[in-house]
Amino acid sequence: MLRIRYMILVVGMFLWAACSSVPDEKVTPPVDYLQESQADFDARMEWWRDARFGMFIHWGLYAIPAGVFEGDTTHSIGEWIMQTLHIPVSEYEKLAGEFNPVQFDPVLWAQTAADAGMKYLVITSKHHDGFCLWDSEVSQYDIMDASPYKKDILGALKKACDDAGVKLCFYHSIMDWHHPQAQSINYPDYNTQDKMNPEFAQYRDYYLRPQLHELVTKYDPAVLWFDGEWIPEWTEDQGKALYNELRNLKPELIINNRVGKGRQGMQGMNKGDQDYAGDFGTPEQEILSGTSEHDWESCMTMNDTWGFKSFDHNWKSTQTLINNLVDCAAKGGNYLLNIGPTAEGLIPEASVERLHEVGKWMHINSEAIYETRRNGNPYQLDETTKLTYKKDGKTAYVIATSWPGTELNLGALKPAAGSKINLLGADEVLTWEEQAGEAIITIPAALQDEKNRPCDYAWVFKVTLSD
Ligand code: FHN
Repeated sequence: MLRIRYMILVVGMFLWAACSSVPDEKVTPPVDYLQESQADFDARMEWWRDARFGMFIHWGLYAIPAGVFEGDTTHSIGEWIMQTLHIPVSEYEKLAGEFNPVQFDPVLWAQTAADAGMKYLVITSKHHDGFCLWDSEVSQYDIMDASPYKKDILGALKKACDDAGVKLCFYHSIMDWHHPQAQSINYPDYNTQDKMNPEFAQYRDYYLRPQLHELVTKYDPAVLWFDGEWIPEWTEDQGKALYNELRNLKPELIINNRVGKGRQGMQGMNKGDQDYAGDFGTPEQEILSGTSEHDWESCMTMNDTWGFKSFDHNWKSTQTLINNLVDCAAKGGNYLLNIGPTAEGLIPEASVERLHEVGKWMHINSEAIYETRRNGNPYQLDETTKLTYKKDGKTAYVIATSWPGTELNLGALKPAAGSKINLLGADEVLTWEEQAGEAIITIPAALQDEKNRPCDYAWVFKVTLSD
């Protein structure tokens, strides 16, 4: 029944599009944002670069099976269960009728992100399974029409994020395992171009694009985080066209590099053979080994799955999470840390605990993360001593991810003569002196007792640099 009503909708969309495609001479010519000036690009990216830290949320029907479907267990990432367990669309879509997250608390989610020090939140508006977390006008496969929950999840989260000062952003999958015209007939071999789905353009023009217009106009997201671009039906030209279309809809919108085909797999940065669409690279489950002249954001899970799996208890330690955040910031990138809420709408307790610990650390040390830029300076003294710099280049933050002991050698870093060096969160005045051309900080004996230290996990020494 759902499919019949859906096909009626598609036909209706086709007629609407045919009627509405009459050119309107009053329409202002679109801007080609692919030719955007560096100054305009930098201005648009400024808040995102300042933010450094965001929350990723993978949430949808896959949280119901949570890794196990009709007795079969997937040992892959939870949100891929429909594919990894070969669940037919007709069976998987029945999960929509069970999706009733009565414990979903958008205010708690937004505040949890804010308290952790996360400046933006990227939630799956639609993942590969095609289920939509808002009331889409071009689909019945959404929270309003197909689930008993019947509330606008994205609308509630938008208000909560606005109130909490967290920018709401959307992850949206180009690949769609539910829409009948979106099926990539090459699956699982995505690399062959010989058998392309001739109906894909219908999905793109009368479903994918209209839904993106809905999301941008209804919820005003700060970032669109595309994914699922690897299907052969999707091309760089389509990515460039979609990038421009969305930027014309919202000029200040930021869009990742998975809108096009430039990404070099999980390494996430664009190939260097041409200018690809998208504003930032997307390393996945890894951090760049060095730095890049391009913007980038490393997205990572907290355990081993993006979507909730009831039996994935392989949680990263808080130390690892803070090390990752510091490493990303020092290298000039952002850190997008994932949570996978349960079908009931709860953030797993192990995630809450870690986010609380990260938030305590950020409460004392966030100035070493926010509004920092590399500006070509070295990003580390050694593997456990990373460096960030304020935008004016006058202040450096020496971030020790293991306790340095009784002294800290600043190596190539040159403090301004007579300048004060302090440990963020501590009142002790630190003394330093030059020895053989290098500044050595003496760390007071009192701080050798970890009970006297301002925080756990990593310690930030603020240094005023010589001109
Ligand atoms: O296939 C997706 C996966 O489910 C998850 O969304 C990650 C997170 O970015 N992206 C793709 C895998 O590269």
